[in-house]
Amino acid sequence: MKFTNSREIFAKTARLIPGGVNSPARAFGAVGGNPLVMTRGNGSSIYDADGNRFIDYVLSWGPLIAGHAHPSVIEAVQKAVSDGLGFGAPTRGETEIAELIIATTPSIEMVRLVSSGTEATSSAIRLARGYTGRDKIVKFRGCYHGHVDPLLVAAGSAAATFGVPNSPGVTAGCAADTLVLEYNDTSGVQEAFSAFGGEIAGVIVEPVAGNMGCIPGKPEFLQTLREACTRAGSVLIFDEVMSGYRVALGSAQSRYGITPDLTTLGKVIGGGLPVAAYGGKREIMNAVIPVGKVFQAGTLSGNPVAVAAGLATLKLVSETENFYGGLETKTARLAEGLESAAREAGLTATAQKCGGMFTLFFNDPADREITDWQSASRCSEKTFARYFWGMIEQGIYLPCSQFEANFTSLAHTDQDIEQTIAAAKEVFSRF
Ligand code: KE4
Repeated sequence: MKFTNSREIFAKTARLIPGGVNSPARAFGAVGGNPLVMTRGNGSSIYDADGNRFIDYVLSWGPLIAGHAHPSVIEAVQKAVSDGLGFGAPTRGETEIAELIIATTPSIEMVRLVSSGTEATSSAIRLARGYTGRDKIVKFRGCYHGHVDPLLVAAGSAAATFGVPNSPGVTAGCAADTLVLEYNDTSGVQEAFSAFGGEIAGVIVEPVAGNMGCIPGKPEFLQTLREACTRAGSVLIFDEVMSGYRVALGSAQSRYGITPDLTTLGKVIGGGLPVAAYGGKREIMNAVIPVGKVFQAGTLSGNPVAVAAGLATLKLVSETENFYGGLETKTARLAEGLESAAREAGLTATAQKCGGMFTLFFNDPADREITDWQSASRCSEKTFARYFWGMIEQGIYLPCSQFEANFTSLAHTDQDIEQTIAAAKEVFSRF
């Protein structure tokens, strides 16, 4: 495969935009080389500037659950665009998408639209603090919730200590109120709440983690969070920006049967355009301005063109017969096929999946499963990089990091799945 055009375009971009990317996840830092410049997508395919076609498992980092340029999404956007690009006023589409989100998400009685997952989580954190009058927030190492200052925090030196900034520009003061615990560590949660319970405004967690690679939360871990927050009067926030409408129509909370107090959403609810949301109990959401006093605002929140894409996508996932059953089966076949291909080639590999997301981990043989950041970080990034570039050469486009989730869509066919597994067999045979 040649990447001449991508290389030329990227060389120029790298002088104009930091790292040549508008989001670091795209930067190929973990796999080496330069990102491919993409020009168009159609169904399960994406095409680069040199005309190379790939089966795409990035799907714009999750939003494109209907595949690229689904006709009904494009039609909805074209109709919306023809009426104008935005009004800064309420529109019917916002009412309709709010109704659909509320009808399908167990925890959400009221919802506020924003334009990114980061806006959703930062608003939810502020709301938890404003509603409870408390300062402390709990997050989990390896979970990512967007570039929110209080959440750009690394674990302190010892367990159950308050955080230290893990980005320049985040102040010690900002990090000081964030307690970083280990994912899936039920006893760590119990210790933290017995030490700080009454001071904890909220807990934010990815119920199915995607930002360490795909690590489903253990039911007892999430249940412990739910019980501890209820006892302490803390707000339990499920960050479902990635898992929302990705693992079930009712998102991860419906799979686990655990209802948080607030939920953040993004990605799929925008269908590829900038729509995200936070929502939850009416009593808590009524604390949000202009009804309450917790401030939050946004020029493009609920933009009618973006909402049109999101609404068309949510209608597809909620009205297509057996949408999630089909997606889960497809994803499981692929994940298991990739894991078998790696193991048959003598590699240590474990595939973990949930609904329409999965990760093939090249794990340390001592780790039978990947349950937290410690076990995820012991995976071989070197092996992953060889796999990534080998799959590129085979026409398969994967997320460029071991610590990301891969995504499937309505558009991925059985043939795509089998071709991807065959490609992996070929790649691993050359290891
Ligand atoms: P955005 O601000 O990027 O829309 O959403 C932030 C966010 C919040 N919560 C969760 C669980 C998320 O996964 C994300 C964003 N996910 C990354 C992928 N790991 C988006 C890709 C990127 O940052 O470019």
